[in-house]
Amino acid sequence: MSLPPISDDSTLLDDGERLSIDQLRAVQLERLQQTVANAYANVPHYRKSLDDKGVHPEDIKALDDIWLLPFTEKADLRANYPFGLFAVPREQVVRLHASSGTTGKPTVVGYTAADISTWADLVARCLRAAGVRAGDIVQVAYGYGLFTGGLGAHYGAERLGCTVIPISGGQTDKQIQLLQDFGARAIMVTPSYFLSVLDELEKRGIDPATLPLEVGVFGAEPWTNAMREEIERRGQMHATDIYGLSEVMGPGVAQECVESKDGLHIWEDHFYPEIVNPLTGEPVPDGQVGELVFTSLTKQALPILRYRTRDLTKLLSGTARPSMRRMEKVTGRSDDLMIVRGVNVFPTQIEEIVLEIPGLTPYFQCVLTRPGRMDELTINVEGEQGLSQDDRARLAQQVAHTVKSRIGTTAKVNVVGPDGIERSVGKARRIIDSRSDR
Ligand code: DLL
Repeated sequence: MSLPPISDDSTLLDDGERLSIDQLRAVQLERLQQTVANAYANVPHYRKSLDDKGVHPEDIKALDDIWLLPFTEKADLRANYPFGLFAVPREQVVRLHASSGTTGKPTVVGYTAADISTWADLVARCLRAAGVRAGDIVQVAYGYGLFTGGLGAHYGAERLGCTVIPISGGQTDKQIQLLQDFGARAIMVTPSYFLSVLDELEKRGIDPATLPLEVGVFGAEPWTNAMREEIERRGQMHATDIYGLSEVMGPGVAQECVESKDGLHIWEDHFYPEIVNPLTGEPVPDGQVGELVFTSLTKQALPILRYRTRDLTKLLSGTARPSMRRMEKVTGRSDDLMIVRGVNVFPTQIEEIVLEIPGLTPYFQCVLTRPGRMDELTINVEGEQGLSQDDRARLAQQVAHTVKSRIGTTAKVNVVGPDGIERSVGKARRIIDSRSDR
C-alpha cells in the first residue's frame, strides 16, 4: 500500500519562501541589524552584554559579524524573570507562555500582536509544507496552556484556513472518537503520544489506516526515522517533523517538507541559525554536528540573540525550499546525553534499536544509576502482548547485545509486560536519572 498522494504546493508558496539566496541574505542582514539595534536600545541585559564585549550595533556590517555578539542562555531568561528581556512596554505584550524547568523558576516568553501574527504565518507555512491544505480538518493534540505547542499549532492551522479541533493532549478515548466522527485529515501531536493513540485504536480493533487521517505533524521531542517508518506503516499516513522552542518562538521554527522528508527547512527569513562547538562556542561549518544556536530576525517583544538551544544537529543546504538551509533531525539535547562508562549515548539511539527488534514496542525508558563510582544504564522496554518469560529474556539479551555492538556500552535490559512503561500525553520522559549525587 502506498501513502496518500499530496497535492503540489508550489503555487501556494509565500513571499519569504520565494526569495533567492541572495535576496534572503540581504533580508537577513537588514533584519539582523534591526534586531540588534532594538535589543541594544530597549533591553538593559543586551545593552550590558554588548557593552561588556565592546560591541556596538553599528559593528554588524555583514552576517558573519553575528560572531561578535554574546550568546544568550536559558539562565539569562531566568535571571531576568519574568519580563526583564522584553523590548516593548508590557502593555504591548498580548500573550505570555512559559516553560517549566526541572528546577527553579519557569522561563517566560512574550509576544506582541504582530509576533502572534508572524508565528501564525510560520506555522501555516509548516503545515502547508507538511501536506496540509486550506479546508482540511486539523486535530491539535499538543497541550494547550503555557506550553507553546497547542496555541501555536492552533493559530497556524486557522491561518492556513483549516477547521481546527482544539482537543489538547490526553483524553485518548475522546481523541479516537473525534478522529472517527470529525474525520481530521491532519493531526498535530507529539510522536510518543500518537503511538499511544495508535495502540488504543488497534486494541479496539480499529485499523488506523481506515481513518481519514493522512498527515501527522510531529515534534516537541526527538524522534527517529525508524519511528517515522513505524507511524507511516501503521497509520498509512505521512509523518513529518516540526521543530521549535519557546525561547525562539514555539513550534514552527523549522519543518520537514512532505515531498522530501529529508530534514527540516529552517525558516531563515525569521531565524538565523548557527552551529557551534558545544564546549568552546566556536562556529562549526555547515555539514558538521554541533549545538544549534538561533537569533530571531523579526520578533518584537522578545528579540533573542544567539540563543544556545542545547539541541544537537547539523546544517545542510536547502532541497524542497532551495534557499533555506535544512537541519538534520535533532539527535538529542546535550542535556539528554548519557555518558555511560565514557561512552556517549542518546535515547534516540536506543529508540532505533528497540524499533528494529520484533516483539518489542516503541515504549522504553533509560534509568541511570551510580551504585559505585561508575554510572550504570538500565533500559526498560515494553514487550508485546503474550510473550513468555523465555521470550522476554531472549529479547532483553538481544537488545543488550545490539546496544553493546552498535553503541559500545554495556546496559542492563529488562523487557517488561504490556503497559509496563509510563505513557505521556506530551513529551515522553526517556531518561530517569537516579544517580544520588546529582
Ligand atoms: O516543544 C515547541 C514545539 C511544540 C515544537 C510543538 C514542536 C511542536 P519547548 O517546550 O520550549 O518548545 O521545548 C523545546 O523541545 O529545544 C528541543 O529539545 C525539543 N524539540 C522540539 N521540537 C523538536 C523536534 C516546544 N522536532 C525543545 N525534534 C527543543 C527534536 C524537538 N526535538
